[in-house]
Amino acid sequence: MFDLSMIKAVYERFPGRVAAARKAVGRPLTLTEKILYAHLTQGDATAAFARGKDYVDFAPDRVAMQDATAQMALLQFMQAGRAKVAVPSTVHCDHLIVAKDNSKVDLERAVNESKEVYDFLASVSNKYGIGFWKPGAGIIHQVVLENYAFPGGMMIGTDSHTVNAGGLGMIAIGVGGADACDVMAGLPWELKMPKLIGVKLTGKLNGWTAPKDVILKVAGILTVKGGTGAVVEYFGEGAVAMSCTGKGTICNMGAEIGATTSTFGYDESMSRYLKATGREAVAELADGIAEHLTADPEVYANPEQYFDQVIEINLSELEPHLNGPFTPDLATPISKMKEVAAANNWPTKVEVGLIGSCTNSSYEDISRAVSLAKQVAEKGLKTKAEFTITPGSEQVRYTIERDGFLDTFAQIGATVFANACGPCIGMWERMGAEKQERNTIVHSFNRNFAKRADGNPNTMAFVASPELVTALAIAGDLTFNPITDTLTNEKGEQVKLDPPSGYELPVRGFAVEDAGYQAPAEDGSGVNVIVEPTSKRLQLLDPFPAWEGTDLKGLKLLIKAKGKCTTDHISMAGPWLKFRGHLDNISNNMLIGAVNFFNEKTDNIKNQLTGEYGPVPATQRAYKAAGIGSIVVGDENYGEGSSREHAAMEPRHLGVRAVLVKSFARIHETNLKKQGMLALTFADKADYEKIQEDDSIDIVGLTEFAPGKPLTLVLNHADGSKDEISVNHTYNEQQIEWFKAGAALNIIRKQFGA
Ligand code: MIC
Ligand code: SF4
Repeated sequence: MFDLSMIKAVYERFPGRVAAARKAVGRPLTLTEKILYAHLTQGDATAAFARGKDYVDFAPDRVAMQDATAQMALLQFMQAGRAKVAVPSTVHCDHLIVAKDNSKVDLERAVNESKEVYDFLASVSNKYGIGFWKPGAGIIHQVVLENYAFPGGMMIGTDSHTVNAGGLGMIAIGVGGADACDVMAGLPWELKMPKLIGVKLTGKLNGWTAPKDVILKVAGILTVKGGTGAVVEYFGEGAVAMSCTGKGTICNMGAEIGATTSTFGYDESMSRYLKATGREAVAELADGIAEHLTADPEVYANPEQYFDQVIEINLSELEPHLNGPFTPDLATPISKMKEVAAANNWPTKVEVGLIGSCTNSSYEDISRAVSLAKQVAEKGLKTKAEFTITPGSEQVRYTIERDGFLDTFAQIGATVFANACGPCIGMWERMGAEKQERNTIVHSFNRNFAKRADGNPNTMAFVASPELVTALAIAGDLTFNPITDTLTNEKGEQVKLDPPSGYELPVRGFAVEDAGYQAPAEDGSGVNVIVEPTSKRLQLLDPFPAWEGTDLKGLKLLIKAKGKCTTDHISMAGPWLKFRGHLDNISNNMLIGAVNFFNEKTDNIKNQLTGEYGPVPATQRAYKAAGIGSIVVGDENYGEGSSREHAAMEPRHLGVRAVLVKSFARIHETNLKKQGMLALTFADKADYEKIQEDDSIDIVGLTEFAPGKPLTLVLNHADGSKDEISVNHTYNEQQIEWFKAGAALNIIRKQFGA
């Protein structure tokens, strides 16, 4: 499955490219810089790029897509006029499976319900030379780690947690589908040269502390936007001592701090993992250039000189953490939870513990969780909360079943869901969720935005390691500290849980019967891709119209969003996932989760044409019907979270012209640019206050739209007064062309004569 000849080619040029980069930059290099400079489209570096400033063209080695985003990525690719993808690419069917009964029933239901979409993805993959992973094969990031990731490689993926592959020493970056489309079409991929954050891990993990706690701690330090525009590079004795999959967990949640990606230098743990997953040949190749697959020695000896920011964490002292609710950066060490929960009046009864997901379903994770589940019977306990497992891949599921782990979990009443995203992305038909009761769940996933898991705004989700989730599910209590506290068993005795223990890799090796992979046809030219015009789930794309060549006058304020506005608020997942291949239908969820600044309600805004209040999508459709453009205003880190470009395409499709915010999350900002939208930021954040509910807004300066040159916004208030404010943007020459053409794809289409 993995492409050894591609990896060989990357490694053959790696040392030469690193040497050229070292010369161009004029100093020792971090690992991040080595990988980035080794993947320049231009070949050898001739000059250094300024971090946080220069846009750089890269040539990634691979593309990975998951089903919920692949539909839009491939609908765009179909317009690009190419016969085959230019780099190895894969599609993974993982997001559309509802977790309800158990893996078998749930998978069968999904395969029926989403047949049209799966058939579409399978046939497009077959036609264009893309590897296809069937529903049930596993979650994209776990499957990529097991099969495709390789030290020193560069990959992009249409999912923000693509960064998971940093655990195997890659630079792997989450992007929107339009970016994937470019790379599959053989075009360069552009990224602003990232800044560098170094995290030095000293000491050693022990007892109840897991790799997850490292990133939970880092999230607490850096917050959800602290990593924006930066790559996080982990190093130190604590990093080397950790398993490869543990490193994957840490990199995975780098998405939650907004980091471009995270990575670790090549070491023994990676070599062991490659060998255990059938890639001895890759390990051997990597061993051959090992010195290039980590930073130059000077860097880790003196990190302050080479990184923009350095954080040090002593793993020997690190405590298990619980992050949440509602945001992944609200970090509470377990020893403080009693106080903090009481102070915040969080419900302390744990209703459900959920382990697994792309973040935490390695063999090691599951074996450590199982060591706790075993103690339930041994110590005469009873598990107080519901408990569920979503394995990350069929290979992991098959192996943990063979090794008896699933039996042990069954004894504590666990439900095993399909190898898919399930509850993590709101594909969870949780009984009673519609009652919207205040309640607490703990999970080993990565995100915990409001409504994310079960659609209930009053569910408080706390993120933790699988070990801690298991312990808290057994105790049924959020404030239970397994390090110090005892539990009362069925006989009324006080018992303590022993710390978790497990295996980094299966002693008897991994096994699987059908991993779920379908290779594409050698020659796909005869393959037919069918999209029914009457389909509710798939819709061929019409090109977006080009810019009219003038300033934009009289735009209505659609919504001034207050506070957190993630991609889940802009284009909700859960039940809406089924429309990910149908732009018009999914547009009916546009911004329905965003809070209207003026009345603090969601999905309730003023229609300036009628003066009446109504849902956001309907109001925007009314403006569109009247031929009036609009503008969306937002707060900090707007578009945080997912890579879903629907969050940019929906407003574009419905006629929103600009999004003006205090700050953007990286992927979302790029997605907006790609789709021909104006992504603007307040030059003075205080101007956010000047935006009024009845404003008509003019965007001035577009005829001289140029890199680094602010634009002017005229706010025409209802009382006849005006405010003029300056707004910034980060468009470069190329991106301005995208805006003018109406979308980046309109340019590619011309290039390939489609
Ligand atoms: C997520 O974790 O939010 C998702 C669902 O995997 C998204 C992708 C999507 O919206 O399809 C992501 O993280 O990019
Ligand atoms: Fe799936 Fe959740 Fe991972 Fe996203 S974060 S890929 S939804 S398991």
